[in-house]
Amino acid sequence: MENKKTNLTENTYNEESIRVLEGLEAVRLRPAMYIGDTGERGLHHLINEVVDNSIDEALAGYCKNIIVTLHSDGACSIKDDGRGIPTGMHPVEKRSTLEVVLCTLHAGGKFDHNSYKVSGGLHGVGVSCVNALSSFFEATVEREGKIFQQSYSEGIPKGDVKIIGKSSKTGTTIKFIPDKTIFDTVEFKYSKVAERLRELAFLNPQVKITLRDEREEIEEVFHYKGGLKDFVNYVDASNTTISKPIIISGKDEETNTEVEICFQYNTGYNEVTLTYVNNIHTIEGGTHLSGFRGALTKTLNTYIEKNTKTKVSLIGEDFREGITAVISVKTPFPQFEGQTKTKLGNSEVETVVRQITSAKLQEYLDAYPSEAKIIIDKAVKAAEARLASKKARELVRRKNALESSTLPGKLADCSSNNPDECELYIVEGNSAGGSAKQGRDRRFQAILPLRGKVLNVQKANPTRILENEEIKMMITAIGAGFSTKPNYDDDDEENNNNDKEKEFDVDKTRYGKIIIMADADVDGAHIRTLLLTFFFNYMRDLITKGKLYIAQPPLYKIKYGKTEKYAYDEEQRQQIVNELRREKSGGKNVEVIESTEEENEITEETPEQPKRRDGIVISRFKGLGEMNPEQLWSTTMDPENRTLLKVTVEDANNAVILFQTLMGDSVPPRREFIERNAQYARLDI
Ligand code: 0RA
Repeated sequence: MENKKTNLTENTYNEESIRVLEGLEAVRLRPAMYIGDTGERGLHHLINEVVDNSIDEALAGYCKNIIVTLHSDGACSIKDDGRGIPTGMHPVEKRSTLEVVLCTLHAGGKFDHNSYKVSGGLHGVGVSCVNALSSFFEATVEREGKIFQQSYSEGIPKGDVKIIGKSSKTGTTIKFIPDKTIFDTVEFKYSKVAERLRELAFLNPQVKITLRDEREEIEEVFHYKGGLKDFVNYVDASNTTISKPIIISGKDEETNTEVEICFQYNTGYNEVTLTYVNNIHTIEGGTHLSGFRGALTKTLNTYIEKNTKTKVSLIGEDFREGITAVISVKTPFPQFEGQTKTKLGNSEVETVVRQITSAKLQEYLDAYPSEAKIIIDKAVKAAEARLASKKARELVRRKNALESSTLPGKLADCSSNNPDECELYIVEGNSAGGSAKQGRDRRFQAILPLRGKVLNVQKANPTRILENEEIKMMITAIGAGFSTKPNYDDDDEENNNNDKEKEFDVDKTRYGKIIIMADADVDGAHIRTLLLTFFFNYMRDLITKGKLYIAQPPLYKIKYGKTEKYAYDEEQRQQIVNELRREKSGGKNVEVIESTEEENEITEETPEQPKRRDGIVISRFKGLGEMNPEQLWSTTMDPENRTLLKVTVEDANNAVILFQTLMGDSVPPRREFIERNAQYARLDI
């Protein structure tokens, strides 16, 4: 507060601008209110916020290229070739419009007349929020033959807008360093940035987005001229597709709503439908999704009635088995609802999507009867399997009801009966399960060891999933039933109410926390992803109600004499080594010598024969099974010490996309892909 006042007087601001500064001050006081949180997600939100503004320029038809650079000094810059933020005198504020846009809360919207805007959407808080939360912020604008520049700190201009050169181009470059007093971490993750940029590139084929990481010297260009068709192919990359992609597009003039949809079928059983409104991922679906689903069911059923002799009666989910779809809607006044405000509420959009889909799909089926046949055959098979598996499901459910008192033999249950305090650890491997059973606090911690690989739920036939022993054990142990289809589509009521089965009831779970505990390696990441997919498909409310967690076992043990410490990543390992050295020198704050690469390399070291000059022994935990019960308790299970990662819907959704790309039929790219994303799987899911 103190130095901001100094700043104010220095810059001789009038009262009007003080009011404005108080606006941005609110952002610094309650950052989470504006950007969701101040963790990794909030941090990356800063980049997305700026990029969204460039995308808005693209939607308005002006911007074709966006370059995002992660600089070595911790800065991020976003350069676009849009019109450039206006720099002239603002008629009301009596200072440069550039300054007004970047230093006033919610100023952006007043100036532009685009009908569709990403920014200002979900968390759309404006670039000024990014400015407020940056220790350094610099805007460079090319416009009207000149290059303008202004810098800021914590949202306050460091001087006036300056003309620093000439240019015949137009565009905006924003460069900022996130304020480390606001964020838990200020390190941008390449994969997290790349994920959103790739998505935006699929959704906006007219834009070429380049991502450069100067820290690692990597560059990737995202430019997909095929748009949604490329997106669907990307998601379906390792599956065997059986139909050609169907592209549906249209515009409703009355509501000024644009619809673009692409979908295709694969040999699998899962439905993956990604939905977007004005480039915002609507994780909870909404009216665009139900409009599409309704039209798909109705149009295909009508086609069957007219053109085939099929006797089986088909319901919505039959037509969605093995479908991969992307729905992108652009509409001027989106209403976001739902728990995470990612569910589209506009009822007129449902009608528009329904009408456009019905008309275009009908045309397509009539034009390509052989494609129509592939889809109908697939749906009929799905219906037959559904009817057959209904018996199996009923059996599992009945058995479950009977056996709810007989918990699985492998489950080491806890003694407390109060679900709120109880935790279920689902542990990979029998030996780790053994350590967990011995190390746990049996009063409130239950252990369920799973052997081997859990069934690949994405690829497996629904009947086989429920016959799987590990899956059955999990269902019984959790004790709240299961849903056979994702239950976020509560508005898809047209057809399957007659087949309503008892759904997963999150209030009945026997544990307040379900914790997945797997190795911190590639195989562990694989198992985590498999389990996440299972929970996402069959017990989604565990995730939406925040009951699903991932345990984080340490990667390293650092030993010096009798002292043992644990590190969860390399940076922490080095930090601990440095601390131990300091301790060793009698607590004196000695200069810390960076250890050599060789010293840090951990091979077959033993306490007897330490490799390091300083006698510090570092060992890598290869798996949970290597830890003894006490170690497992103190590092990974003790509520006082452990770190649990809560699984969120967005995470689980990303896992599903990742999974769909991973678990298809084509095996070779898989390993490489998992390895590349091991970090992602370990930390972000
Ligand atoms: C206000 C008005 C106009 C454009 C922008 C802001 C703008 C903001 C950002 C942020 C990053 N890139 C951007 N590009 C443009 C309209 C400009 C006009 O009417 O000339």
